[in-house]
Amino acid sequence: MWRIAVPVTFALLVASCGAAPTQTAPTARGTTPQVIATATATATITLSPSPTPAAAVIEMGDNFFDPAQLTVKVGTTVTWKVVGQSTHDLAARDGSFVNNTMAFGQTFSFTFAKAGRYAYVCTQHEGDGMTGEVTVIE
Ligand SMILES: [Cu+2]
Repeated sequence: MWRIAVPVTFALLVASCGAAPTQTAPTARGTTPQVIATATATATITLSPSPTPAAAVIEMGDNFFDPAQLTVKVGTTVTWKVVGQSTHDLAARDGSFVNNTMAFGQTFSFTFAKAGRYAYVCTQHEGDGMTGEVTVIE
């Protein structure tokens, strides 16, 4: 009488990770040989942190920010870009960042290192409603 036990634990995605399955040689015991084969392999896949820093763009039209409300994570670099024909500028209400007048195609970037809410305006067109806010979360 043959009794074959073949417990196999096998993870997919293991083909190239180099973990060699183990296999015990068959042992004969009297008239009841047993063949026990075990293959145990584990694969650990670690995703490395994204090498690309987070970034976002806010367009500066005539006379509005698009998007006017933006939520980003700490460490994100936000770039404002003038897409309108008028000149525009930026000033955070808390003074976190400020830039001079920019013309079409010019940009200004700021990296948000701390969580919080950063309201800002275009000082030339604040009266026309050209205001925005970046919310920075952990
Ligand atoms: Cu403006």
